[in-house]
Amino acid sequence: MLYLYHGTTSVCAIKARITLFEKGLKWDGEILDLHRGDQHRPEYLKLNPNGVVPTLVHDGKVIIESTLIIEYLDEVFPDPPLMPSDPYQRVQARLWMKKIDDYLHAACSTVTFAIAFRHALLKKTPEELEARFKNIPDPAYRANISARWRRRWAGRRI
Ligand SMILES: N[C@@H](CCC(=O)N[C@@H](CS)C(=O)NCC(=O)O)C(=O)O
Repeated sequence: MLYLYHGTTSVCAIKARITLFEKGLKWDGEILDLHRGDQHRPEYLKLNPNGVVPTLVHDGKVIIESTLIIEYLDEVFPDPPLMPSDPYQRVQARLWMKKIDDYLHAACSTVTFAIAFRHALLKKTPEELEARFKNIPDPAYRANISARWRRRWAGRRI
Protein backbone atom coordinates (compact mmCIF):
# COMPACT_ATOMS: atom_id res chain seq x y z
CA MET A 1 0.00 0.00 0.00
CA LEU A 2 1.18 3.49 -0.87
CA TYR A 3 0.31 6.25 1.59
CA LEU A 4 1.38 9.85 1.01
CA TYR A 5 1.46 12.61 3.59
CA HIS A 6 1.20 15.79 1.56
CA GLY A 7 -0.06 19.37 1.48
CA THR A 8 -2.08 21.61 -0.80
CA THR A 9 0.49 24.39 -1.18
CA SER A 10 3.57 22.16 -1.21
CA VAL A 11 5.55 22.11 -4.45
CA CYS A 12 7.52 19.13 -3.11
CA ALA A 13 4.33 17.18 -2.48
CA ILE A 14 3.17 17.99 -6.00
CA LYS A 15 6.35 16.31 -7.32
CA ALA A 16 5.34 13.10 -5.52
CA ARG A 17 1.70 13.31 -6.66
CA ILE A 18 2.70 13.86 -10.31
CA THR A 19 4.91 10.76 -10.11
CA LEU A 20 2.10 8.64 -8.63
CA PHE A 21 -0.21 9.91 -11.38
CA GLU A 22 2.29 9.31 -14.21
CA LYS A 23 2.80 5.76 -12.97
CA GLY A 24 -0.95 5.17 -12.69
CA LEU A 25 -0.52 3.98 -9.10
CA LYS A 26 -3.31 3.59 -6.55
CA TRP A 27 -2.50 5.45 -3.37
CA ASP A 28 -4.10 6.86 -0.31
CA GLY A 29 -2.96 9.71 1.84
CA GLU A 30 -3.51 12.56 4.20
CA ILE A 31 -3.32 16.27 3.53
CA LEU A 32 -1.49 17.94 6.39
CA ASP A 33 -2.60 21.46 7.27
CA LEU A 34 0.76 23.24 7.17
CA HIS A 35 -0.80 26.47 8.53
CA ARG A 36 -2.01 24.63 11.61
CA GLY A 37 1.36 22.96 12.04
CA ASP A 38 0.29 19.34 11.42
CA GLN A 39 3.81 18.73 10.10
CA HIS A 40 5.13 19.24 13.64
CA ARG A 41 2.88 16.62 15.26
CA PRO A 42 5.07 14.23 17.29
CA GLU A 43 3.71 11.16 15.49
CA TYR A 44 4.46 12.75 12.10
CA LEU A 45 7.98 13.77 13.20
CA LYS A 46 8.66 10.09 13.86
CA LEU A 47 8.12 9.52 10.11
CA ASN A 48 9.74 12.72 8.86
CA PRO A 49 12.07 14.26 11.45
CA ASN A 50 12.45 17.34 9.23
CA GLY A 51 8.80 18.26 9.83
CA VAL A 52 8.02 18.77 6.16
CA VAL A 53 5.92 17.14 3.45
CA PRO A 54 5.94 14.91 1.49
CA THR A 55 6.44 11.57 3.21
CA LEU A 56 5.65 8.32 1.45
CA VAL A 57 4.96 5.11 3.33
CA HIS A 58 5.11 2.02 1.14
CA ASP A 59 4.14 -1.25 2.86
CA GLY A 60 5.48 0.11 6.14
CA LYS A 61 8.69 1.54 4.63
CA VAL A 62 9.09 5.28 5.12
CA ILE A 63 10.61 7.38 2.34
CA ILE A 64 11.24 11.10 2.76
CA GLU A 65 12.64 13.79 0.42
CA SER A 66 10.57 14.43 -2.69
CA THR A 67 13.36 13.65 -5.16
CA LEU A 68 14.13 10.36 -3.41
CA ILE A 69 10.41 9.52 -3.40
CA ILE A 70 10.36 10.03 -7.18
CA GLU A 71 13.47 7.86 -7.63
CA TYR A 72 12.10 5.17 -5.32
CA LEU A 73 8.77 5.00 -7.18
CA ASP A 74 10.58 4.89 -10.51
CA GLU A 75 12.70 1.94 -9.35
CA VAL A 76 9.96 -0.03 -7.64
CA PHE A 77 7.35 0.63 -10.35
CA PRO A 78 9.50 0.88 -13.49
CA ASP A 79 6.65 0.95 -16.00
CA PRO A 80 6.38 3.57 -17.45
CA PRO A 81 9.96 4.71 -16.74
CA LEU A 82 10.46 8.37 -15.84
CA MET A 83 14.23 8.40 -16.36
CA PRO A 84 15.88 8.20 -19.79
CA SER A 85 17.62 4.89 -20.61
CA ASP A 86 20.84 6.57 -21.76
CA PRO A 87 23.26 7.12 -18.83
CA TYR A 88 24.36 10.58 -20.00
CA GLN A 89 20.74 11.71 -20.39
CA ARG A 90 20.07 10.34 -16.90
CA VAL A 91 22.85 12.59 -15.61
CA GLN A 92 21.14 15.57 -17.25
CA ALA A 93 17.83 14.64 -15.61
CA ARG A 94 19.54 14.28 -12.20
CA LEU A 95 21.24 17.65 -12.66
CA TRP A 96 17.84 19.27 -13.15
CA MET A 97 16.56 17.61 -9.97
CA LYS A 98 19.66 18.74 -8.09
CA LYS A 99 19.20 22.35 -9.21
CA ILE A 100 15.60 22.22 -8.01
CA ASP A 101 16.63 20.80 -4.62
CA ASP A 102 19.68 23.04 -4.14
CA TYR A 103 18.36 26.37 -5.42
CA LEU A 104 14.81 26.54 -6.76
CA HIS A 105 13.11 25.10 -3.70
CA ALA A 106 14.62 27.68 -1.33
CA ALA A 107 13.27 30.42 -3.60
CA CYS A 108 9.89 28.68 -3.76
CA SER A 109 9.73 28.53 0.05
CA THR A 110 10.09 32.29 0.20
CA VAL A 111 7.21 32.69 -2.24
CA THR A 112 5.07 30.14 -0.37
CA PHE A 113 5.59 31.90 2.96
CA ALA A 114 5.09 35.33 1.39
CA ILE A 115 1.89 34.40 -0.46
CA ALA A 116 0.22 31.20 0.79
CA PHE A 117 1.20 31.48 4.49
CA ARG A 118 1.16 35.28 4.68
CA HIS A 119 -2.45 35.76 5.76
CA ALA A 120 -2.22 33.18 8.54
CA LEU A 121 1.16 34.40 9.77
CA LEU A 122 0.11 38.05 9.88
CA LYS A 123 -2.69 37.14 12.30
CA LYS A 124 -0.20 35.72 14.80
CA THR A 125 1.27 37.64 17.70
CA PRO A 126 5.09 37.95 17.76
CA GLU A 127 5.12 35.19 20.43
CA GLU A 128 2.98 32.87 18.29
CA LEU A 129 5.20 33.64 15.31
CA GLU A 130 8.31 32.71 17.29
CA ALA A 131 6.62 29.52 18.51
CA ARG A 132 5.69 28.62 14.91
CA PHE A 133 9.29 28.99 13.74
CA LYS A 134 10.74 27.32 16.85
CA ASN A 135 8.94 24.13 15.81
CA ILE A 136 10.83 23.89 12.51
CA PRO A 137 13.29 21.03 13.24
CA ASP A 138 15.96 21.81 10.62
CA PRO A 139 18.12 24.67 12.02
CA ALA A 140 19.15 25.99 8.60
CA TYR A 141 15.55 26.02 7.29
CA ARG A 142 14.35 27.57 10.57
CA ALA A 143 16.94 30.35 10.47
CA ASN A 144 16.32 31.06 6.82
CA ILE A 145 12.52 31.22 7.00
CA SER A 146 12.21 33.01 10.33
CA ALA A 147 14.83 35.64 9.50
CA ARG A 148 13.33 36.35 6.10
CA TRP A 149 9.82 36.41 7.47
CA ARG A 150 10.68 38.72 10.34
CA ARG A 151 12.65 41.03 8.06
CA ARG A 152 10.10 41.30 5.30
CA TRP A 153 6.63 40.70 6.67
CA ALA A 154 6.32 40.67 10.45
CA GLY A 155 4.50 43.74 11.72
CA ARG A 156 3.07 44.59 8.31
CA ARG A 157 -0.68 44.44 7.91
CA ILE A 158 -2.61 43.90 4.69
N1 LIG B 1 13.83 18.70 0.66
C1 LIG B 1 12.47 18.44 1.08
C2 LIG B 1 11.80 19.75 1.32
C3 LIG B 1 10.37 19.55 1.83
C4 LIG B 1 9.72 20.87 2.21
O1 LIG B 1 10.38 21.88 2.53
N2 LIG B 1 8.38 20.90 2.20
C5 LIG B 1 7.64 22.09 2.53
C6 LIG B 1 6.53 22.29 1.52
S1 LIG B 1 7.17 22.38 -0.14
C7 LIG B 1 7.00 21.97 3.89
O2 LIG B 1 6.53 20.91 4.26
N3 LIG B 1 6.99 23.06 4.68
C8 LIG B 1 6.39 23.05 5.98
C9 LIG B 1 6.95 24.14 6.84
O3 LIG B 1 7.75 24.92 6.34
O4 LIG B 1 6.62 24.20 8.02
C10 LIG B 1 11.78 17.62 -0.01
O5 LIG B 1 12.10 17.80 -1.19
O6 LIG B 1 10.92 16.77 0.33
